[in-house]
Amino acid sequence: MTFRRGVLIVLEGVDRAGKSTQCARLVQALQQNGRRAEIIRFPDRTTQIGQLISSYLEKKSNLEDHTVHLLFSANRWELVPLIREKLEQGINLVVDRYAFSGVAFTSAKPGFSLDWCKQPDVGLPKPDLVMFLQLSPEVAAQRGQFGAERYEISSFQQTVQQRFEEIRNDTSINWKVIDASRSIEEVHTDIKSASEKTIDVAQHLPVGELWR
Ligand code: ADP
Ligand code: FDM
Ligand code: MG
Repeated sequence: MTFRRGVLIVLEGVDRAGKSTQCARLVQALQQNGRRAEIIRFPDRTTQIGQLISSYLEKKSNLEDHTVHLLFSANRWELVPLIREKLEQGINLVVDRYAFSGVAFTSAKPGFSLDWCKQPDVGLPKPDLVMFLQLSPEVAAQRGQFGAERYEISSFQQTVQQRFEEIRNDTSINWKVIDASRSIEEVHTDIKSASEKTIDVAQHLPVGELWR
């Protein structure tokens, strides 16, 4: 039997689009189909760097904007050895936010170009598939109020949404836009089918390098 690596599948999207719900649902479905699958989320708030980020997001501490951008990136890089190990073991990884959130959120701040924001993440393991869960701000609002975290402000989120649109023009990435306004099960069916197709193809290919 030829060896098959795990694939790297990322879910991105605006706040309350259903990323966390769908990541959990996808891992469960892949496992039920007899595949190995695990979830990873960014920021990973459990590491030392993740705790600095978490405290910043909770507004318990302040960090300079470039600094926090680099911490979000460092939080991905510190997980790279683990990510590579799991993929080599044949474990499919479902990732709740990745470098695309990093670029969208920081470049929504004044004075940050997309290009500058991308640089620290150049060379990360490249996702085999990035699904963007698309939801209008009106429908997102019906899914509950914003919490109290730093970026949960509707004007800022609108700019983030625009940045995501610009980032999605990048044809080096295997994007799939998912209509996230449907029921959890309908959205899941699409996500599962796109993921299964990606696994069939990408498990035979080497892991790429992001933005390089
Ligand atoms: P995200 O991680 O993108 O912020 P969540 O998965 O946490 O989003 O979902 C935000 C809220 O919306 C949760 O209360 C969740 O139960 C609900 N939700 C998720 N998907 C749907 C859906 N397709 N339809 C209605 N509500 C949803
Ligand atoms: N976020 C997330 C960033 O600003 N940069 C990043 O690189 C990443 C991965 O952190 F506001 C922001 C996006 C969001 C917050 O929220 C994390 P969740 O609810 O834990 O996904
Ligand atoms: Mg979430």
